[in-house]
Order: sequence, then C-alpha cells, then structure tokens
Amino acid sequence: MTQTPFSKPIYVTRPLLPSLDNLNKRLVEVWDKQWLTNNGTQHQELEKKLQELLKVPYLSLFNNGTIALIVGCQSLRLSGEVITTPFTFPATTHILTWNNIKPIFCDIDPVTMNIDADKIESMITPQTTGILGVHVYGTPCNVLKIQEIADRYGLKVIYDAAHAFGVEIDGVGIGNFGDLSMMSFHATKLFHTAEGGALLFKDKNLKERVDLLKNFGIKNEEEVMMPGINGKMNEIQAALGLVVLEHVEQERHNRHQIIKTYRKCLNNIPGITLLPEISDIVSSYQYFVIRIDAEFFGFSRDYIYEEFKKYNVFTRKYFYPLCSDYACYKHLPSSSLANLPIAHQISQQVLSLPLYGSLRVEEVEIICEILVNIGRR
Ligand code: T4K
Repeated sequence: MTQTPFSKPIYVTRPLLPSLDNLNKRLVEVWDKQWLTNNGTQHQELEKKLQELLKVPYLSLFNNGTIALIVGCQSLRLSGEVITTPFTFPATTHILTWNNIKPIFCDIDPVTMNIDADKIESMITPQTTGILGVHVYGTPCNVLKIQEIADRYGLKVIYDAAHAFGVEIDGVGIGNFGDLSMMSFHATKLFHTAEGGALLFKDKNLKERVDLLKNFGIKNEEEVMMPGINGKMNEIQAALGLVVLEHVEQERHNRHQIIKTYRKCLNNIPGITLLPEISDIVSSYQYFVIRIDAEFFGFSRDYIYEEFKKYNVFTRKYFYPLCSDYACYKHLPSSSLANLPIAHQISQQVLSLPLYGSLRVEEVEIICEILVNIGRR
C-alpha cells in the first residue's frame, strides 16, 4: 500500500506541555513573591522533588545541561586529558575544551553504543585525570567496569546522563554512579524545564562547591570564594518543571506503548536492527533509534532520512557526524578512523524515529509502513 504524506509535520520529538492553567497557578505564586531567580521557593521545591524521584543523595539545578557539565568538570578539578566518547551531542566534548582539557576519543561498544569500557585502559596516559561517559539514548554505560578502571588509576568519573532521566540499574538511580552525573532538562527531553539541567552526586562536600560555582562563587555579600559562573535556574523554569513533573509518569507510559508498537512492526526486517531491551533497567524512553545496514536493507540511512521527509516525517541522525569529525577536533590523534572504527560505522547507520507521548499509535504504524515499503522497492 502506498502511504500519503502526513497532513502536518511529524517531528522526532515534541515537548510535554501541561495545561496552561496549572502553570499559571504556579506563576501567580512567583508573581506574588516578586522573587524570580536566585534559589527561590519553586527552585527549592523542584530540587527536593527531583532528588527524591531520581533516588540520589544530592542534586543541584542549573539553567541548562551544558553549563551544568562545565561546572561539574570544574568542581572535580579535572585537567590535562579526559577519555570520552565521540558518539554524542557536541556539548559533551565542548565542555572539556571550555575547561581547557584535551578530549581523548575512545571507540564505542557495538551494542550499547556507549564508550567501550574494554578500550579505555589503553588510552590512559600520565595526563589523564578522568573519564567522561555518556549514557547514550538513556542506555547505561558499563558503570562497574568504568569505576573499577578509575579506582585503579585514581581517575574521576563523570557521566553525561542528558538522556537518562529516571533511569535505574537494579533499582539504583543512575545519578549514584561515578563522581557526578549531568541531566538535561531541555524541551526535547522526557522531563523538561524548557531549558535546564542538573548535577547529581553522592558527595556532600561537592554540593557546597557546585552551588558556589553556579552562583559566581559568591558565599555572601562580602565573600567570593572562587571564579564561578552564572548557572542558576530561574523561578519560571522551576515552576514549569514542577508542573511538567506531574505528567512525567503518564508520558513515560505513552512512550512505552509507542516503543512496543515500533518493536512489533519493525521486528525481523532484514537490515534493520533495534536497540536491545536490557533487563533490570528502568528506561527513560528518551529516543527510539534504529540501525540501518544499507547492504541488507537495500537503502542507506541517508536515503531513508530524505525519503521520510517526503512524507512529512522528520527523523534525526543522532549522532552523526561524530564529535571527532568536527573541524575543531578532527586534528586530534584519537580522532583517526583507525581508532574509532565502530563509532564511524554506527554513526552512518543510526536513525532516531519520532517518539513523544502525544504521538498516536496509528501514526507510528504508518511511519513503520513507510519504512517497510521503502525496503521493498
Ligand atoms: N549531552 C547530550 C548527550 C545531549 O544530548 C545534550 C542535548 C546535551 C549534553 C546538552 O544539554 P542542554 O545544554 O541542551 O541541556 C536537541 C536539543 O536542543 C538538545 O538539548 C539535545 N541534547 C539534542 C539531542 O537534541 P537539536 O539541535 O536536535 O534540537 P532541535 O531544535 O533541532 O529540536 C529537535 C526537534 O524537537 C525539532 O525538530 C522539533 C522538536 N522541538 C524542539 C524544540 C526546541 C519541538 O517540538 N519544540 C521545541 O521547543 O538538539
């Protein structure tokens, strides 16, 4: 059957938008207090609720995930070289550069698409101070192996958990692994504050340092302790977050139904690989990603991406190109193709399909049909 294009664009994601009435109630509180930022009551309430929900000892809110990660690096005093993955959003690598740290790219695991823990050790030099892993699409890194290597070499571990809201391993919140983790609350994330983010960690001493760093280093009106930055989340962002939070469980449920539909419709199609479902993991259902092997499917990922557009479906190539191929990083020795063969192969194959709670199951079935029909040409 030939499909007709959707009458309105279907994007890779759409933000969870709670009722404006509920948001307004919160905004009235903010207006009444005439307190718009700098650790107001909405901020305090959101920080506490998230810390409990994400099952982590300490959490500090930020105005976005990138600034949070920059501050995270500062708070751990990382320097020299940090081993990281090239298969991620630009922010992960850039925050190292903003901290005057040299990124050392390590290849990725062919199944999880996260940094390959078995390859990290061979990249350690006397300059290495840390490991920066990304829980890509919300799939956890090999946290135990990474910690074991870090402990043996005295390295810090940071996780970019931008995609991993609510992820748990055997009931343990993802923010408990490593020295600290960053979550993004950008509009495109499962939970969001339009722009926003947080650092999550276990060390009590880090809370004071992180909170100083995100507030210019100001301790009180007469003492500035360190060269901080402005990383504060404002009251309007926090109020939005508190209202969005009430709907996150329903959003997760809806996304789970959509993923089940994708899995049913795209199962056993030669050349299409679905990400494995991992037991003992609570998922964030952040992205639904397929891999397309052009040889077996008959058409390349790039061809399918363009074809989808003709049907008004806007998929995304998260993550292509690799960070190691950006003009600012491709000169690095660790950026060579020989060092990153798996990452190169996977970045040519991945395609993120539309996934958001208000996407209808019938729409998902049509998206799958379009893909299957392309393969039959
Ligand atoms: N680390 C990782 C691994 C990350 O993925 C990210 C962010 C970060 C760090 C940095 O965290 P933040 O500093 O952002 O907190 C989007 C997001 O902007 C970005 O936050 C996210 N990762 C990345 C994976 O996706 P783009 O450039 O793809 O965004 P854009 O504007 O093309 O949006 C994608 C689709 O979403 C649009 O086609 C339509 C839809 N959309 C988007 C927005 C902003 C809406 O429907 N409404 C909206 O308001 O980066």
